[in-house]
Amino acid sequence: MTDVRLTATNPEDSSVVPVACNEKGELLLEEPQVVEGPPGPQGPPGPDGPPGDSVVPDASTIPDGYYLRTQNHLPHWVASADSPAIIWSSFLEPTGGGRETGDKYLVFDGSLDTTWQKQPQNPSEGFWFRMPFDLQIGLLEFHAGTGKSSPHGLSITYKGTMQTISNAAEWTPASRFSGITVPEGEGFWVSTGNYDGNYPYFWLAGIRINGLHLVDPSSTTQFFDLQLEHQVRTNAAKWRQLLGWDEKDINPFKN
Ligand SMILES: [Ca+2]
Repeated sequence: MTDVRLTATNPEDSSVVPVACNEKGELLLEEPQVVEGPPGPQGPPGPDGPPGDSVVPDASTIPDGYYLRTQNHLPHWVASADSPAIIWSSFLEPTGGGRETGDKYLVFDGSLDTTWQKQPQNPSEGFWFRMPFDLQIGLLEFHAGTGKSSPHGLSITYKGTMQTISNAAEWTPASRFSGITVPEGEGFWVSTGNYDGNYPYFWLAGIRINGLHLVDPSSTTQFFDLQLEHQVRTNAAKWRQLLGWDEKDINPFKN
């Protein structure tokens, strides 16, 4: 066996040092050892990404003064920050398909200049308007909005009784329902009155019950007033006795 040796010169002190080699004089190389050190310091933050989608619902059709709160785990506009989301709008429930222009909140914003339009495609589309509590209806009225009217009219149904009224820019009574008591949670089915196949639609700018223009920012007070009125009407004898009034003074709907 040939004795092969390799040497190298140490540049620091010019001493001769042996270098590992094989019998052919080739350098013996070891795989470099990789030792992982500790992690370095965190780098600077990168540039801001693009803005994400907003989770706040569109406020462009919501009257001023409303608050944003969660309801059924979704953001929702309500009239008051500290009361539950019980407002007139909560009891107007559009159903079925059909096109809508504006928002149902515009029915209860107190203005007859702002209007919600619904365009049902068949008589099964329209909206429910339910009562938040037992309520004796003295007079139920609808208003299409300033300068608005529809040739199709409104069809209003309660428990098999239907009345079609004009959909006009004036308070229009659905007088067939005067005197009925609607229990809490029940209500009126409203749709387009005349399905002549000519894209029937209706406008709604406001609703009145017993002469009271229903307004969401005032719903708490209006609920109280209507409930008190209902109590007086349906317990006339008790109130007459309490206040010493004649019955006709406190229940004009009683003959
Ligand atoms: Ca309105």
